[in-house]
Amino acid sequence: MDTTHIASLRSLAKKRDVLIGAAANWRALRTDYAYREVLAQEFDLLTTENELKFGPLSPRPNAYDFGPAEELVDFAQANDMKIRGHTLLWHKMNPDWLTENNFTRHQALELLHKHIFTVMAYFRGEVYAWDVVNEPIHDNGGLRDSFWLHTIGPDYIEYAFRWANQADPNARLFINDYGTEDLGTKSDSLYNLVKDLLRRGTPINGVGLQMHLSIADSQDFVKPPTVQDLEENLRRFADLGLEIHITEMDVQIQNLSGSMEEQLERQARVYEDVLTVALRNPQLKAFVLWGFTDRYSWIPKATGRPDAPLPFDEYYQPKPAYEALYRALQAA
Ligand code: 9MR
Repeated sequence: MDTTHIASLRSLAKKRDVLIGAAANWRALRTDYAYREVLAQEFDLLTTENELKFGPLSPRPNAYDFGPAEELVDFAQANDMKIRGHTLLWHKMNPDWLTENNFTRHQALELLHKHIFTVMAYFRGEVYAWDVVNEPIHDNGGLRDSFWLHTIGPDYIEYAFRWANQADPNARLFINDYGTEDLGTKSDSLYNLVKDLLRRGTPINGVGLQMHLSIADSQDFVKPPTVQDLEENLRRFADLGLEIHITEMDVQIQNLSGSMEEQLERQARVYEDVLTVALRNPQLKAFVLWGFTDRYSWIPKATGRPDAPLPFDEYYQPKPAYEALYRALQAA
C-alpha cells in the first residue's frame, strides 16, 4: 500500500455517513491473506458475491449449506463490516431441482416462502440489507423471464418483499438491477415498477443500481451514464423516499486504445464522477464495488478477455481509480 494514504476509504466514508463496500467471495477469503487484509482495511460493507445465491446454498432439495456464507459473515463481523445479502431471487444460479421440475404456481409460491424464511431467519439481525429481487427487468423494459416470473407471475416480486419483511423486519430490502443507471427504457421500467410496488404498500426500502460499466469502445456493454442523467435518475428514486445503493461497480477497459496509463486515468475519471455524483444525493447510503482487486474480477472469465476493472491491481497496489475514489470521498 502507498503510505501517502493516511486514511482508508472506509474512514473517509464514515465521515460522510455512507458505507463503502466490496463484493467478496469465500474462496479468495480462505486462501489469500492479502485479500483479507485489504478488504478489512478499506471497506466497511461486504456483499456476498455468490454464496447466498439459491443454487450454491441449496444444490439439493430440502437441504441448505450455509457454511461458506457464514464464513463471510463471520469475517465481516470480526472486522466491523456490515453485510449485504445477495441475493434471494434471481433468474440465474438457481438449483436444477428448482428449474427442471414442473412446479405449479402454488408449489412455487410455497418454495419461495420457504426459501426466504429459511435464509433470512438463519441470518436474522446479521444481514443489514438484502437484494430481495435481482435483475427483474428485461433489457428492453418489461419484466425479465425467469423461473419465478413464468411459474408464479408478476406478483412474485410483491410476495418476495412482503415475506422478506416478515422474515427479518429490521433488514433493509432492495431491488437491484443493471443498465438502470442512466435515463432510458430500462431505468424507466424499474422506476415504474418500484413506484407501483410502493403504491401497493410493498415493504421495499431501496433500489440498487449495479454500475457495471465499460468504457471500451467496441464492447456491447453498459456505458457510463452522463453526470446529468445519473444525477436526475438518483433524484427520482430518492424522491420516492427510497434509499440508494450503488451495488456492483466496476469499469471495463478491455480493447481501449491508448497507453495503459491513459486507460487507467480514463477509468479513474469514471469512478470519480460516479462516486461524486452519488455522494451529492442524501439518499445514497452505500457504495459497493464488485470485488476490489483485479486478481479475482468476474470480467475476464465472462468476456474471455483480460481486463483490469477494479481500483486495486492484481498485487493489491492501488490504481488511479483508488486515488479517484479517495478524492471523491475526501471532497464530499
Ligand atoms: O461475480 C459473479 C460471478 O462470480 C458468477 O459466476 C456470476 C454468475 O452469473 O455472477 C456474478 O455476479 C453477478 C451478480 O450476482 C449480479 N449482477 C451481475 C454480476 C456479474 O455478472
